[in-house]
This record gives sequence, structure tokens and C-alpha cells, in this order.
Amino acid sequence: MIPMPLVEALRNAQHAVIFTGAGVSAESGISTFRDSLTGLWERFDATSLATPEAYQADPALVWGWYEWRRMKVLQAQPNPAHRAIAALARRVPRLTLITQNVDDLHERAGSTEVIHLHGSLHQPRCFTCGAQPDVPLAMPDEPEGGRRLSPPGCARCGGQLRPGVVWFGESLPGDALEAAFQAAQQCDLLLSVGTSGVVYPAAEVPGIAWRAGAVVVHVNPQPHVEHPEREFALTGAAGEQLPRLLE
Ligand code: BJW
Ligand code: ZN
Repeated sequence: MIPMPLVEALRNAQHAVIFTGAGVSAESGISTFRDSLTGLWERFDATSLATPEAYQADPALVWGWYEWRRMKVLQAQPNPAHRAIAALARRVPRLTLITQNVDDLHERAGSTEVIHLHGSLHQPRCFTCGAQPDVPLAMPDEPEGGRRLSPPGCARCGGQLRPGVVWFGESLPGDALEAAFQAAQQCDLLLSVGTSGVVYPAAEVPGIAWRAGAVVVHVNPQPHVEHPEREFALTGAAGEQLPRLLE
């Protein structure tokens, strides 16, 4: 059963925010970061792969790992959770979709104007001059974790391309962060879907909405609810829970 106050909040919502993390893509076969055994940071060392220092120390290791991840995303399909989110946007007067994910599965499910707080696997850029050329995927099939692969050179400045994601210690894109915080401040309902909420500043988004008076809902097999009076949990997989909101 969906809790009655949540049904009411959905029915009355004028501006809903959906804030997603890796869990929304889990049912598409894309690994989360911190789930035990399967999470990327359980199997791979984040400091050797997801920092600017790691890229500078060993660009081929980092580029090859991210190209493996890009390949996994290109082979995956949106799941019922991505599709339910796209459908919800047609039901509420205004919906802002904010994702921490670097995949493009929301867009492929039909969502538009997605705010990507942590960049995209699909938009590499030059480490030196910031140019964003199209880079065809080099490999149709790769071993788990990818293989060392030298990053392509930049046609404009001769520098090296890097994955277009936000690594630890890097600033988030300012326009995206500003738009996300503003939407959280203004919304009356926020659904936080499939995120552990441990990575800042993105993790501030649900709290901003809650403090501004919004109803906050966590869709997660292991939800974390702090303020039960205006915060709810839909406990379970996003691909099962989100379609129920459309019934
Ligand atoms: C399901 C499910 C299903 C499973 N259905 N649900 C304050 C204190 C301490 C440290 C910091 C701080 N402020 C900033 C920092 C440093 C750092 C940080 O936050 N560290 C924390 C880990 C402590 N932040 C940064 O460095 C950020 N930059 C920054 O702050 O700049 C300012 C600055 C500059 C200079 C110096 C210092 C500060 C940048 C953070 C960038 C994060 N990047 C990553 C990698 C992106 C590239 C890549 O993809 O490789 O982003 S880390 C990784 O975590 C990725 C994700 O977007 C992010 C969040 O993870 P997410 O999505 O929540 O996934 P999981 O795995 O954690 O959770 C999955 C959830 O799904 C779980 O809850 C499951 O239960 C659930 N689930 N199956 C629904 N079927
Ligand atoms: Zn360049």
C-alpha cells in the first residue's frame, strides 16, 4: 500500500523533484557504487580511478575503465523505474529530474532536461582546453573492468581527453548545482530514488527540499528516513515501486 499522505502529496503536487542515484539504473544491469559485493567501489579502488590525480598518474588505466563502463551503459536498456519517471513528468504540472548518474538511461526512457550533477560518461572532454569532441566507442567487447587504453588526443590543442564525469575533489558543474538546489528549494514533493546520500554536495538536495516544507519520499530497498512526520519510504526496488505511483 502507498501511504495515504503520499497519495495526497502526489495528487496535489505542483512541482515535483525526482533525485536519482545509481540504484535507479541497477535493474538495467548497471552496477551501483556501494552495494555490498556488486558495488563498483567494493570491487575497484576509487582513489586510483575517480580522482584527477589518478588520471594524471595513469591516464590509460582510468580511460580504459571508463570506456568499459560506457560500453556497459550502451549495452543496457532503461528499466521500468526510468520509464515511470518519464511518465510522472506528464502527470504533474512541473517536474525537475536531478540525477547523480553518469549514464543516459533517463534520456533514453524519454525524460528531457535532465540535470546531471556528476557529468556524463558520454561526453568526454579535453583535460587541457575543455573541448568536447565525439569519441566513438573503441571496443565492442571488453573484460570486466576494461583494459588499459590510451586516451585519444585533442584535435584542438593536442592535450588528452578525459571522461566527462565529476571526480572526487572536483567541483560540480555550477549551473547544474544551482538549478538543482533552486528546484529543491521550490518543490512541494521530492522523490529520492536509489541513492545512499553520502556524496556531497549532491546529498544536500533532499534536505533542502525537506527544510523548505516539501514531502520527501525515499525509494530504496534500504531507505533512510530521518523525519517520519513528513518523510516516507517506499521500501523496495525502484523498478517495482515507481510504476505503482502511476496506478
Ligand atoms: C536501489 C536498488 C534498486 C540498489 N532500486 N534503489 C563533506 C564531508 C566529507 C567529504 C566531503 C564533504 N563534502 C565534499 C566531500 C568530498 C566528496 C564526498 O562527498 N565524499 C564522501 C564520499 C564523504 N565530494 C566531492 O569530492 C565532490 N566535490 C566537491 O565536494 O567539490 C568541492 C571540493 C573541491 C575541492 C576539495 C574539496 C571539495 C565531488 C563528488 C563526485 C562524486 N563522483 C562519483 C563518481 C562519478 C564518476 C564515476 O561514475 O565514476 O559519483 S562517486 C559516486 O557516488 C558517483 C555517484 O554519483 C555518487 C553517489 O552514489 P549513489 O548514486 O548514491 O550510489 P550508491 O552506490 O552510493 O547507492 C546506491 C543506492 O541505491 C543504495 O542506497 C542502494 O540501497 C540503492 N539501490 N538497488 C532502488 N533496484
Ligand atoms: Zn584540448
